[in-house]
Amino acid sequence: MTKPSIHFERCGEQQEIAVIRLTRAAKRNALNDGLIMSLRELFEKMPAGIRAAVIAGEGEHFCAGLDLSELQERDAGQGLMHSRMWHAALESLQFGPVPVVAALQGAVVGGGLELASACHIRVADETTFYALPEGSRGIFVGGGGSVRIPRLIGVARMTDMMLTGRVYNAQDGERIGLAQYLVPQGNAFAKALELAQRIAQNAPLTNYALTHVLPRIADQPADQGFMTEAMMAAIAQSAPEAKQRVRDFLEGRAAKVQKA
Ligand code: 1HE
Repeated sequence: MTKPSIHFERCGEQQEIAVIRLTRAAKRNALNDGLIMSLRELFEKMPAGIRAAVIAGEGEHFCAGLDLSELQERDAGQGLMHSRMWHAALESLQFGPVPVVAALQGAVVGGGLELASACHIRVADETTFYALPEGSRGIFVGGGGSVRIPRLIGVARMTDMMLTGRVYNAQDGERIGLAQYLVPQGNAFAKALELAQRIAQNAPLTNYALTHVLPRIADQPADQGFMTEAMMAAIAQSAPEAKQRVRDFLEGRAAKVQKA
């Protein structure tokens, strides 16, 4: 399935992995309104049977952020609505049907970093660099970056990126928590796919708990977080699939945890 500037295909033995590619390489995968709306629609109407997704950019760059050519004169109300449109799209990804792994290379900047930070796992290759040029363009983040990026790297580092235009390279990006994995040049997609296939083997309810419940617990006061955790734990362990998986381990049919 191809929508303007976005390509969707299924892969994996049971076609259980969704591969989503931004296909505006000539514009460094800059995100225009059509692309943002297509992303939202895709996550809201994810076909049945998909258990994990990979999102990647075509060409040398993951994403150059907001398509600046669309940044027309908007009044305050229109600007608010535009930002809310991004929020709805990236929420449909973050709190969508399946875990999403981002395969990063080259520029991950502005709205591109906002998109990446809405994904659950980020795999970067050695060419990756991260920046928030909004500061120097006279604007502010509007795609949820002020909420999600400090949760990855802290308010101080995000403030520095925006005040000074600081660019993080791939190594430093992984060190500070912008990506969980760093791989050699050209290997981000393969690693992201490998991780998605591993994620797809989990019980769907566990994946749901990790993508929908864990981030909400992190935002709750500890007392409420403990209660939410207890309720999620009770629901998860009562599922027939959980009981079967535990039995498989106890009866020697499931893999042990291997030393790293
Ligand atoms: C674009 C965009 C874009 C490239 N909007 N057209 N984002 C930025 O401020 C980043 C702006 N882009 C860049 O700094 C660079 O393009 C890159 C570092 C990403 C890549 O550099 P390079 O040398 O590989 O490509 P290029 O020659 O700069 O760009 C190739 C073409 O893509 C060129 O168009 P052409 O018609 O002259 O070929 C560029 O104009 C075009 N292009 N990036 C529109 N972003 C929800 S709020 C989010 C707020 C933000 O994201 S603000 C940050 C925006």
